[in-house]
Amino acid sequence: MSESDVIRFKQQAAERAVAFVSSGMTLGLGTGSTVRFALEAIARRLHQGDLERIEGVPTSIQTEHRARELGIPLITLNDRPMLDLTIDGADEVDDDLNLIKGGGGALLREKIVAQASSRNIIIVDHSKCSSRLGTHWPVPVEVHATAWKGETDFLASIGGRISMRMAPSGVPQKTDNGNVILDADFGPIANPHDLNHQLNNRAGIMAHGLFLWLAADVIVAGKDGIRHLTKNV
Ligand code: A5P
Repeated sequence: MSESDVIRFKQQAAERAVAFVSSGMTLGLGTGSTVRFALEAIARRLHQGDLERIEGVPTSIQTEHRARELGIPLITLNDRPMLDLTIDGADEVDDDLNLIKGGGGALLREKIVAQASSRNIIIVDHSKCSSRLGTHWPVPVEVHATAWKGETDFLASIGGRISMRMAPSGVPQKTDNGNVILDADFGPIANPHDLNHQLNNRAGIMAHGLFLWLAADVIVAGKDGIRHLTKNV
C-alpha cells in the first residue's frame, strides 16, 4: 500500500464518518492525520449550510488550532459534559473493535471525550486492523512526570519493553497535560482486559492507550472499499 493510498483511505473513512453528523450535535473531535480529514469535511458541510449549530470539543491543542482555523465552533466538556458523537482515529483495531490509541500523544483527553460520548466512530485505513492488539503497536502510557521511573519499572515487571517517547530536540516529549509518555511493547496481548485492569490501578498512570468497549462503530477504508463495522457497547 503506497503512502498516497493510505492518505486516500484515511480521507474516505473520515468522510464516511462525517455523514453521520447532523445539525445540533455536540461532537468530540479526535486527534491525528485521519481526523484532520474529518475536521475538513465538517467545516465544508458547515460552510455549505448543510450543517448548523454544531459544537465541538477538541481532544488536543493541535485539533483545537485546526478546528479554529476551519471555523468549527468549540466548547469544553465543562460546558457540555455529554456529547452526541465523537469521531477519532486509532493505531490498532481488533476484531472486537477494541483499540490501541495514543500514537499522537493525545490519549488522556481522547479517553475522557470518548467516555463522555453517546457514540464513538473510529476511522482507520485498513493497515490498522489486527487480530490481536499489540501486534503492530505498543501501548502508549501517559504517566505523571514525577513517576516515570517507577512506572517504567512496573510496566517492565508485567512484561513490557519500555521506551520513553522523545521530542525531536532529544528531551522527553511532554503531552498537552504536562505528562510524559512511555510506549510499552507487550507484543500481541492475550487478554487486553486484564492488562487494562492492571494499568488502571496505578496512581502514576494518568491514561493508557487501551480503549476497550468504547467504539460502537469502526469505519475501515482500504483497497477493497469501505467497511463499516459495528458492535453494541
Ligand atoms: C492520537 O493520540 C491518536 O490516538 C490518534 O488518533 C491515532 O494515533 C491515529 O492517528 P492517525 O490518524 O494519524 O493515524
